[in-house]
Amino acid sequence: MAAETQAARVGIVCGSRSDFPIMEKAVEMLGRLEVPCELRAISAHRAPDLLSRFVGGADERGIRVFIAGAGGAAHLPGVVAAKTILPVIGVPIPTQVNGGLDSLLSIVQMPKGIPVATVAIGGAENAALLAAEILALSDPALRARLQAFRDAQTRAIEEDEWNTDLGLTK
Ligand code: RP5
Repeated sequence: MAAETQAARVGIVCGSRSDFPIMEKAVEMLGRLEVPCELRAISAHRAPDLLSRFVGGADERGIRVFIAGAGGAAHLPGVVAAKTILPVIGVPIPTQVNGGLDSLLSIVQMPKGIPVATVAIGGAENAALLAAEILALSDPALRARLQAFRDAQTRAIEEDEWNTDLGLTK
């Protein structure tokens, strides 16, 4: 059963259910920011036609940004990007090859004409934050939630007991 809401704005797709432990971090972050999303596992090489239909119908379903994760010869984000003009954020999945260097290079080295915005290996939280920032361009309430997230993150460091003795907290 896919993690889904009625009106997903971010489409999260990965190559295999084995990618879920990483991609669920994006679902969790988007949940914190109250951004509806859906998570699917649709392999670009095992089910290319289904992937094409999934991406092709996304705009109509309300999707505005894709997050696409894959490991190894990770062509899925590039294939998604080839099928839509919605922004695509790629998440390289860690593998046995230098911790996922194969995935990173496969996703980040997109030839010109079809961009994929690539985050760090396993960087699904940042993919979610970037997706939320894109949506926030036309959603002031989400912009405010993102700012609150940033502020809380900063406050947690300023108020960390290991830093308070610096006497620099505002
Ligand atoms: C890729 O192959 C997937 O994105 C996954 O990272 C990797 C391994 O897939 P499984 O063999 O676990 O299904 O397509």
